[in-house]
Amino acid sequence: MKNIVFIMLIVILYGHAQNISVLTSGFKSSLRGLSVVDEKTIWASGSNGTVARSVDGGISWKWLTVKGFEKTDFRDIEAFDSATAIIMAIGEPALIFKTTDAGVTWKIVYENKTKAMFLDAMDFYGKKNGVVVGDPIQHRFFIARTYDGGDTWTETATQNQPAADSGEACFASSGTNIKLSAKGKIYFVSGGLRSRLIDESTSIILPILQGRESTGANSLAIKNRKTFIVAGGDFNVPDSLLKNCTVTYTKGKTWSQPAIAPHGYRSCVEHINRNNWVMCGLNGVDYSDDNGKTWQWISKEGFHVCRKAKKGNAVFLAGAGGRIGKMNLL
Ligand SMILES: *[C@@H]1O[C@H](CO)[C@@H](O)[C@H](O)[C@H]1NC(C)=O
Ligand SMILES: *[C@@H]1O[C@H](CO)[C@@H](O)[C@H](O)[C@H]1NC(C)=O
Ligand SMILES: *[C@@H]1O[C@H](CO)[C@@H](O)[C@H](O)[C@H]1NC(C)=O
Ligand SMILES: CC(=O)N[C@H]1CO[C@H](CO)[C@@H](O)[C@@H]1O
Repeated sequence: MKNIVFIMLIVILYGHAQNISVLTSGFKSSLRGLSVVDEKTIWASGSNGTVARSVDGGISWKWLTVKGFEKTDFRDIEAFDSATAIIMAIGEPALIFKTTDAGVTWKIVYENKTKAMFLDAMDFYGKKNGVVVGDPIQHRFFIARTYDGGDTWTETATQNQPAADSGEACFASSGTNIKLSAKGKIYFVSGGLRSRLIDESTSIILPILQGRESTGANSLAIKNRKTFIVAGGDFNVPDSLLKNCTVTYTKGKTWSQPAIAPHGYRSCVEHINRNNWVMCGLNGVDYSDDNGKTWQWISKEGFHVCRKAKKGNAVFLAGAGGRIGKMNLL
């Protein structure tokens, strides 16, 4: 008889551990807008008329206040390079500004004084095509588009605006609840009494917390044609473990809940690369390396928004009290 030696290969699976370092904090602004151009160029925006910009990967920051708009809350920003960016003010009046000189001067490129106006978020595909979504006015979501890099904006005609249910709106918590596809299609998520994934012709009720003003989907990230992750919950209950995240691998036909869910209300979700995703909220940051099935609570530092660089894989985060962080791959 032969002795058979079984050689066991022990495969040690390294979880890709991540951590977050806080780069700066203390500035009197709640930051909810963040746009990362590349490893070096990062822009953020927030309350008290604030825009922050770094061109050295977050080592140093220039803080600026948009003159004449010192009290305005800039809930979203889209940056294209170290000189060019667009910022969005939610309402009364709703305003969109553009700078091409690194924030020295800002030009108003869109203004709407309609009383109930409340802009939530913008998204761009490439440097020219962009969209902005706003809360419903007379039961229709406000949508405007740009085809020239934000220099001019055209409102979607009322009859073509998606209809809203009663008590349904959008959250302006991280500027990430709308996505524009290469083909110009839009997808956005809503919250409140109703929480849905909406495009221009269809909608799906999301299996995410809803039914109160503070509940619903806050953010949408799209990996490819089929894989979407939605983050949300209840911002009044930041530690709630209830229905804060839902994942689809079938473009919304079916949804699944993570086996290990993110650890609280999450205002933002972002796809990094391959099966790697990040989420953040008031009680910290979660990371998934298995396409959203399990989430690790990698930091208890609260952030409103997390964004990956348009070029490269750098991930930055921004939040209350001028806090800006960077995710480190360990
Ligand atoms: C993150 O990990 C690096 C490398 O291990 C370490 O030097 C750093 O102190 C960690 N930062 C935090 C905030 O844990
Ligand atoms: C805005 O600035 C004022 C005055 O400096 C400060 O009291 C307030 O806390 C700031 N707001 C935020 C959200 O930081
Ligand atoms: C502002 O928004 C309202 C509501 O969508 C729309 O009716 C109006 O045409 C918009 N434009 C201006 C300049 O008021
Ligand atoms: C933090 C969190 O969401 N936890 C919950 C998220 O939702 C799922 C599904 O409802 C719960 O199982 C988690 O406990």
